[in-house]
Amino acid sequence: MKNLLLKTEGNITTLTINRPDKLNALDLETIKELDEAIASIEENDDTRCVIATGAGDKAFIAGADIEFMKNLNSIEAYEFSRKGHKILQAISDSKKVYIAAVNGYALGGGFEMALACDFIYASKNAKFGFPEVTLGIMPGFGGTQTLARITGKNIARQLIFTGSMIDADYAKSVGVVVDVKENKGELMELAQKTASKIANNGPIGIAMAKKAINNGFNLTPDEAYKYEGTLFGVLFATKDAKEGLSAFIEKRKPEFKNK
Ligand code: CO8
Repeated sequence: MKNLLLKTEGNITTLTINRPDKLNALDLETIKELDEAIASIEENDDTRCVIATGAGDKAFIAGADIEFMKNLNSIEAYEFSRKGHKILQAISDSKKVYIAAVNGYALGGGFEMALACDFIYASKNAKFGFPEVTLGIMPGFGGTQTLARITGKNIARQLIFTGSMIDADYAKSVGVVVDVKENKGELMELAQKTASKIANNGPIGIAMAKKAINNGFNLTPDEAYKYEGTLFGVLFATKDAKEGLSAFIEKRKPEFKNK
């Protein structure tokens, strides 16, 4: 792949957007590669957790590639946005857990990509924002939906309508970021540590919990509890549930097999 780096160690895959000279901006080729990479990660039973990050010290992703976007007609822009949505959905429907490790700018489509992940860690120099309206356009990779669901509509409207950037500490204070580290080294260390913890837990239990959180969110409480109950019930047909429950009783470490 030209614009992505994929590295799998044990049960953890690191997915790095690698166009540092363009602040990792997403052009069509990078979007296509992301689509393929996410599909191949999904099929890799060894990977249980993915760390998404950007190459270099300046950016996670500084948005969609403006040079590429400036020549799009309406149909092409619609298709570009829908390709982006497909990636978002592949991440939120994924059985794997995606952690966004944001170092530097996460703007426009880059902020949206981070928001599509299961949670975000950031370094002190991270900057988040939706500058689309300063370009005469609007967020088109899910941002109008995902940000409002985390911060509530007021903060989403303020950020999207002003196009201003927020820093890592503010992003943490409004729930966008889960934790902030001093520099990229500490950020990646935290992401790795969290990923190993996740990778040691029951993968099917995690996949079902992710479904319950993501798909249950827009259901009524009654429907959502029933959905959770159904997924909880399904888990008891898995070998991993028997293994995890028995291991506790037998005072040993469980060995989950993803079965
Ligand atoms: N697209 C293309 N090139 C970019 C982008 C971008 N988004 N961001 C930075 N670059 C390039 C610059 O043009 C420059 O290239 P060159 O050296 O060849 O001139 C290089 O990266 C370095 O950038 P700067 O020199 O500008 O670096 P600074 O440190 O001075 O500034 C900033 C950093 C503030 C991040 C600045 O680069 C900037 O404002 N970038 C644009 C940010 C932006 O507006 N992003 C939103 C784009 S719109 C969007 O994402 C919509 C998504 C909707 C659909 C997506 C579907 C997938």
